[in-house]
Amino acid sequence: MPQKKKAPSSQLAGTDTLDRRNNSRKHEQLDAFREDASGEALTTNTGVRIADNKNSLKAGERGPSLLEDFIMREKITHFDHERIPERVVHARGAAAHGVFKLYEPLAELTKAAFLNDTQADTPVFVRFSTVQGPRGSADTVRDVRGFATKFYTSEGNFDLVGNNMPVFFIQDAIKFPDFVHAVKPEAHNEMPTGGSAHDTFWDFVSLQPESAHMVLWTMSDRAIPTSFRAMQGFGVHTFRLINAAGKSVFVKFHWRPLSGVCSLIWDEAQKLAGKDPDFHRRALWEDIESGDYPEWELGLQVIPQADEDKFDFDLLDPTKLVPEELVPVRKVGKLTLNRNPDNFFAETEQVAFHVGHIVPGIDFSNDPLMQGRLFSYTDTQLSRLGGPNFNELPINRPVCPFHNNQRDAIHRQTVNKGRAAYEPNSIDAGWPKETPPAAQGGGFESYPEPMTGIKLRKRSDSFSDHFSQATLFFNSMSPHEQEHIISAYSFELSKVERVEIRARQVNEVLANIDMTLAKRVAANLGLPAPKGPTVELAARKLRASPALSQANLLPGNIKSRKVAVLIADGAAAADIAALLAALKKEGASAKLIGPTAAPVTGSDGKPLVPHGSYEGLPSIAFDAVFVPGGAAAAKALAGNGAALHYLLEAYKHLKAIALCGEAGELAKQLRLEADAGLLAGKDGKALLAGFRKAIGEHRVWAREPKAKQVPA
Ligand code: HDD
Repeated sequence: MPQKKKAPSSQLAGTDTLDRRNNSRKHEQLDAFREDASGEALTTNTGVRIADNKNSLKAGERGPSLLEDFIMREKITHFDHERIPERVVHARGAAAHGVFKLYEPLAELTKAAFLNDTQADTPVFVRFSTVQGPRGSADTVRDVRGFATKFYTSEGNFDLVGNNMPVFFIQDAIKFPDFVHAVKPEAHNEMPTGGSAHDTFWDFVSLQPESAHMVLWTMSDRAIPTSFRAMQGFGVHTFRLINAAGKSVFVKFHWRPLSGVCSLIWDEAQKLAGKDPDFHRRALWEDIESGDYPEWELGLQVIPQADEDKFDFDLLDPTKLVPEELVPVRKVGKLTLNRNPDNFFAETEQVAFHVGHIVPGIDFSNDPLMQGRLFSYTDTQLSRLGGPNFNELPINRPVCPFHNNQRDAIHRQTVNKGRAAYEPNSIDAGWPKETPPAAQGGGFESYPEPMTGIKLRKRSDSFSDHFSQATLFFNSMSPHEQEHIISAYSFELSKVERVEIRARQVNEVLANIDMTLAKRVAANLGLPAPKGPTVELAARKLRASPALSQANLLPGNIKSRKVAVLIADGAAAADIAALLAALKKEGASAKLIGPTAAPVTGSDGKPLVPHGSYEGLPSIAFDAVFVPGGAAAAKALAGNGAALHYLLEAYKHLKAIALCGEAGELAKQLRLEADAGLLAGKDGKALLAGFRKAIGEHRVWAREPKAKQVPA
């Protein structure tokens, strides 16, 4: 219920100055709850104005505090209870508001209003997360990323609670607590924080071969994205869509980032976890504040009901994806994140997603993982948010009307009028009343799927092939992606203390995915080479799926890329000006990085004010490094260890580096050979075209073998 009406958000400071016409419906509702204390008196919660907020009430200046000090008691009591339990998984997250816009009506597929109205601006709230770590853990750990979207539609909230990987570790929800207990920090010493490189995780997954495909995804570059905006999202399960005539199709939901799909290098990810644990949430925040809004396209893979059995896997098995070469992804709309939350706790922490939040025209499938989730998400909010009224929290409220006979419970905010909280009733004329199912705007109706069967606990035989798609994924990777996967397994398993667990994963899982992978990992662990696969797989129709490789998912532009410009006294002002103009044209940006935060003097005698220092804003926070010319500046950099390390690190992480004019000498000093991404010697303007091309390719993969020799 609205409590306080303050100035409309468009008149408030900070983020409120941004353009938000697109999501006004949710924000009009939230405005009623927003609190702006500027110009207001400090009061107690009951509205009493406070005269002294610095001293407690005492018996004498040096005497004990008095129990009657209701002002201090209220303040400390509230503080003592500020924390709520963090999410049992996906505790670490960041979120933003945005809008979803449909490209074309999808009436042939679904009656859902928000998927039929191209004029509607459907407000959304999206929360990204890691899975394993607690609320305060680092953003860049190797982990799955949650990608949960709440659509506030005219027919109720639809939550698409997905991940940045299209498959999952287990097939049946009854295994979820086991899986989570295995991956979480170990029970005896609560280590490690944020990652899966430990005994209990590998013990579980090596005994549970259905995890093979998903673990392969988490050992791939997908588990260390450069940013949230560079991730795909997937609904994972097969859902149903139902049109106005009652016809149903199966569907897989996809989010396609317009920034392309890009990842960190593992060394970068580890360093960032220490140097900037907020790396991903900071980028999301800053991009939105600067008006560089992250965007995704919603994609659908539509599978006619008649084709349900045409695949060599079961559509209900969440450890399988539907290759895009078999069913193409149809792009149906665009999501734009265009507003940061006003308050992290009220919005990002209290938002409650639930796979069971669907609207007419969308329905569940019998995927046993999904079925279990339908129970878990409401249940968890009861302990996390304290009771069944969490839907009344501002961030969770639908933007359409909502009325029913549910009453009371802790922290109830709605003041329900009327006497009859039951149905049927005659006292309140029968209100609120049911809506009969109807094509549009009607009451929710489950898809009338015929059901028969005996009650049993059994996994369908159609769920028993655990390796074919893992092999498909490995085959589909580019050579450098395969190398990263081999390194990731070798790194993770080297942290496992028990040799028998390492060997089990290599011999009983990896050997069934790919023998080269298994042998290379075995060699890195000092284990005997596995003899061969332990299970026989049926021949598969598809050997590789190019759509799975990130090498094929670059955006083709350099929008949103960030360049570090290393400056020192005498830096060539013309080089800097040329770079900034070129980046601006393409929606990319640059930051000046100096020896300290103090201004330096450019070659034109004007001050250059750094955004940060070589140590404070390291190369790992940028996509590329640019060093302007100027003899004095080049000399200063040549004698500065932090600057030299900056360049070595950028080189090691395969980034584009431009060393203009005299700065070209730095390459010689560091013995770095010119390549497609290391451009040296000419003035800034002459280097720009090559520099832009290298940034667009994200990394100089050909440099990788050489970069391994670099001590940075
Ligand atoms: Fe889950 C949170 C995604 C399986 C039980 N899950 C949670 C979040 C995401 C996912 C993105 C964070 C939502 C947020 O930002 O608040 N979960 C998935 C995906 C799964 C999946 C893509 C498989 C396809 N989850 C899954 C199963 C269960 C749960 C099988 C339980 C049987 N998940 C939960 C939970 C959480 C949760 C315990 C923790 C906090 C919350 O729900 O609100 O209920």
